[in-house]
Amino acid sequence: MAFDLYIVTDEAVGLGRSHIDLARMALQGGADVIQLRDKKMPSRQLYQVASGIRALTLDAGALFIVNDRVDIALASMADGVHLGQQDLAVAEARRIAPPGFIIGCSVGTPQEAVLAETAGADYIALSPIFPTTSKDDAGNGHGLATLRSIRSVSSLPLVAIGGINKGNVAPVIAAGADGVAVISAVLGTEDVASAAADLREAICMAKRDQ
Ligand code: TZP
Ligand code: MG
Repeated sequence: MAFDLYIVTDEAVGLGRSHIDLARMALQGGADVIQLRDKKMPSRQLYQVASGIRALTLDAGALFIVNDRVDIALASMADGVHLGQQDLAVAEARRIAPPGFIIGCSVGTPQEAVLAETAGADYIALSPIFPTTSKDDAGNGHGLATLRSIRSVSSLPLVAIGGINKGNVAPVIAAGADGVAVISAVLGTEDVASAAADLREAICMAKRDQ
């Protein structure tokens, strides 16, 4: 499972483009993971969008994760679901998930990281690492020190999200992230594929320097 460049779709940030178009362009730029995130779209429409992104990610050999919605993830044959601290608990999702289904969990502290791992999460995401305008209730960034302390208590794949771009990604990787999840640094640009490729290159360079 490669989580290096993890793109979270957001039509509010995507300069008028749809989830499917954003995902297609991000995959052209080398995204390893696409997460479909839409908290307002009716379920029936969300399922259609999920099915479209499922097909694109299969063609590209990338992972497909659905935010919040275990039902939509299962129905669209996604690779997995991403759950926050207020969503269905990891242990309950694991109980209804088929073998191999990926469950990711947002954490903000080492304690939450340990709990997520014990409950059966496959990866964890420190959310948010830096301040962000893409999530209303994100709060302040937890920072690199928190990332290091989570790294020290968990060996799960660790993704950092929130305010990351190609200019600040190197210290995030150096602090122990296996990958970075972004919205605006890639989807908020005219040329999504180039922005994705540039960020992926910055991640690869930071990993080579380790
Ligand atoms: N969860 C934590 S921060 C965030 C989400 C969905 C938004 C990240 O967006 P950006 O634009 O990459 O800061
Ligand atoms: Mg959630």
